[in-house]
Amino acid sequence: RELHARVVSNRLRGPGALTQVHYRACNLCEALCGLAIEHEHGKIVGIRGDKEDPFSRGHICPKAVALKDVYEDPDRLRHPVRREGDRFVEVSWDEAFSDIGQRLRAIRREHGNDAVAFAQGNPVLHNYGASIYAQTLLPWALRTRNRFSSASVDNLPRMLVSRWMYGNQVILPVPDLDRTAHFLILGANPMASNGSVMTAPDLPKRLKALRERGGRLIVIDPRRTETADVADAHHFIRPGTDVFFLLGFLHTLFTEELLHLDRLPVPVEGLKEVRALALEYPPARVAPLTGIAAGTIVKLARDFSAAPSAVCYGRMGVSVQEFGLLATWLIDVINVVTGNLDRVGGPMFTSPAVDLVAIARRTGQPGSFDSFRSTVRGLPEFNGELPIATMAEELEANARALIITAHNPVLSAPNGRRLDGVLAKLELMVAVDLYVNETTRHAHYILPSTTTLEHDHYDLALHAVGIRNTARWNGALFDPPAGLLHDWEIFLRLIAEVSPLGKAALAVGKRVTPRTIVDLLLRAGPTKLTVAKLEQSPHGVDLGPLEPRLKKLCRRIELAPAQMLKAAARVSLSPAGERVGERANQLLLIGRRDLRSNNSWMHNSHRLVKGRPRCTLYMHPEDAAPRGLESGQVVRVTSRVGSIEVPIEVTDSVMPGVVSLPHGWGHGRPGVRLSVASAHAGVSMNDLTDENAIDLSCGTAVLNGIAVEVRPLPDPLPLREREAPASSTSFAAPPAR
Ligand SMILES: Nc1nc2c(c(=O)[nH]1)N[C@H]1C(S)=C(S)[C@@H](COP(=O)(O)OP(=O)(O)OC[C@H]3O[C@@H](n4cnc5c(=O)[nH]c(N)nc54)[C@H](O)[C@@H]3O)O[C@H]1N2
Ligand SMILES: Nc1nc2c(c(=O)[nH]1)N[C@H]1C(S)=C(S)[C@@H](COP(=O)(O)OP(=O)(O)OC[C@H]3O[C@@H](n4cnc5c(=O)[nH]c(N)nc54)[C@H](O)[C@@H]3O)O[C@H]1N2
Ligand code: SF4
Ligand SMILES: [Mo]
Repeated sequence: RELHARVVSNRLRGPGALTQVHYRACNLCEALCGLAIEHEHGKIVGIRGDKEDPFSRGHICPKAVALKDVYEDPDRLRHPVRREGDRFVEVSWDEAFSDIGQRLRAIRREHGNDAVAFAQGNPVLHNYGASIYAQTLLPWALRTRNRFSSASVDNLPRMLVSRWMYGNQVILPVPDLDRTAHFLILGANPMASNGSVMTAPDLPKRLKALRERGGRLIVIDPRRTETADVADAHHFIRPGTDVFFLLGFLHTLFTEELLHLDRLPVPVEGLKEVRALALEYPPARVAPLTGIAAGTIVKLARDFSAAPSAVCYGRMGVSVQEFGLLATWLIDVINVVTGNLDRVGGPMFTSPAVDLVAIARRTGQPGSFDSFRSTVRGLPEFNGELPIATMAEELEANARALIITAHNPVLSAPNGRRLDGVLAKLELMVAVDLYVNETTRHAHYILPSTTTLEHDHYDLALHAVGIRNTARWNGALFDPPAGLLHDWEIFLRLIAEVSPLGKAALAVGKRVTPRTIVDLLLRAGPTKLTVAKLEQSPHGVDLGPLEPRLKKLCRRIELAPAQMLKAAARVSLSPAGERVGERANQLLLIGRRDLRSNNSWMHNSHRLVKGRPRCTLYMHPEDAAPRGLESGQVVRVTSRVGSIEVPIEVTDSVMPGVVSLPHGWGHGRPGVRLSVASAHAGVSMNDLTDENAIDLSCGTAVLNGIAVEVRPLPDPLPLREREAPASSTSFAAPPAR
């Protein structure tokens, strides 16, 4: 309302104050909402949903408005800085690149390429210029085995399952949300996250429409989430046991002959093996493990199979757990054997204007896995990257320098405190980032890039997982402030410093911009669109609903990849009833996303953090009572790796035995330059998650179902003392600008 009033008052200011509107897609989460950004004389005066965007139809969430706060943020770095002792001082780009280049070359000469590590985080995915460089060209130039990213705390299992079942890691099934009759969600909370590997702006309205047309929405989650609140049914599941639930579900499908294989467009291999596996897990056997009654599992399977169309969908809740790869696989198995895959109303496949599958094929890149292993724990590589759970020890063992971009692993990786300590000891750390935060405070150089409103945007990744086929190009709203570089320009300069082709790379890169590259990719794609054509449609173009096309993508479905059967053998060995966290007094910690948070980096926007504190521990009354705990009380939460202090909220929205804490908080550390976020610091969930807890079959970190103890806090220490990490450097003076 506040915003609306301001927009109206601007209009009333009359023709002198000319309000212009710029249309573009929001790139903060995966929903791709269209924004109408009103601006006057270089100032943003309002951000609304773009009603003419055929995909998002005017929907936005509170984070979109905070794009203005990021753009204007006085804490945002606008010049390269170098750390000198405890301070950051401004340096010129030339000085920065030349010193960084010299030091990188010396380290590589003396200690080999692997001594320079590279890590990239979530926002790279949302910035096409950055991703072209950070995901392909820079790794090619660095030729290091010490690469890391957020994939191994995120969607790695999803991509691996696609690789093994359909032959390519970017053949990703997407729920046909607008047409399905039955939507079964495990471990995802789209009402807060706005969807993941399912680009669907305006999820609240779409889920409502699903139920209004008689469809059913069912949620399986250890917390009664915002999505569970709008569902037909919600069932609590004990964290980390989805694999058992899904096997029990499949058992019913097989024994009651509820399969519809005749509907599938391509042949299926491995049905016999999957059947044999499922038959070992009758619902009665898995029920006590999962906390879901056998009768409920049977009924859920029958209803799913009987529905005219159905999608089983799982995200973070199933991805980052001990058997996350298996659970992700079994979800697809259920969609396949019930004949829903690639069918209207089932999980379908996009035909995006930039055809990632074709590109992956042409470049011979269906994905890689286990082509080498980490040196300390022998964990498998994925896509040329090692699991982030092994980053601290691998850096310690093998790296002298780290280039890190759009990544805040001190808050987002398991046992972030350990990483915090390791980063402080690097010989050279170069961060390409907007802020001095928990991670970048350790950098020797921070090279700041433009924010999203200062560069053009095409979403290479997210159109490829849309619930409709769409395409959208938007130019920059503002010119970058003098001297600020785009992410890709920074990477280009870094490549020029480390590559023997150096100057030549720079010359080519300056002419072949990301825009040129996307234009070529669009022209090569199925729609033959061009950037110029898309510029004519600033609200984006709708290319229609998804259509069955699996036949064009793969010749057969590998239902029982050997790697999965091997991983499944490990499950049967884990004894019933003796699972993690079952010991007395322990609770199982799970995560939580809030509509007003965006992982770790948007808490410096006052409008997103004001109001009631969001970094709280949810606990069920049955667990709070015996511990003598009440809402608002500060408690100490302890895991194998660390402990934090946080206020609790007693609520029956979490399952008994389970506690929930959001991630991405913990900004009250010395040297962090986020004035608003530090005043609403919270604590980091990843001070509790355990880098030794991984899904052994693929290296993904376990972030849900962490065994913790919760105790009342006898006499709280002052905040500063509690949060100062013993192992990291401190920054006495704030860095200079
Ligand atoms: N507002 C907001 N939106 C975001 C983000 C954000 O930080 N804030 N982040 C973006 C990113 S990077 C991503 S990857 C997506 C993630 O998108 P989602 O996966 O939809 O988001 P989460 O809220 O993590 O949902 C995970 C759910 O799994 C449940 N869960 C935990 N453990 C288990 C378990 O063992 N079994 C089952 N069945 N459920 C479990 C949790 O209670 C939670 O409801 O969201 C994106 N959108
Ligand atoms: N316990 C727990 N941990 C989790 C999760 C969870 O559910 N539970 N979720 C995991 C998931 S799904 C993800 S994706 C990760 C996310 O974790 P990360 O990959 O670490 O990403 P962010 O926390 O979003 O940090 C983003 C960084 O990028 C910077 N940045 C923002 N925009 C730009 C830009 O345009 N260019 C550049 N160069 N920098 C930019 C920000 O300042 C910040 O430093 O967290 C993971 N960690
Ligand atoms: S839902 Fe996501 S894409 Fe839409 S406005 Fe919010 S942050 Fe942006
Ligand atoms: Mo993510």
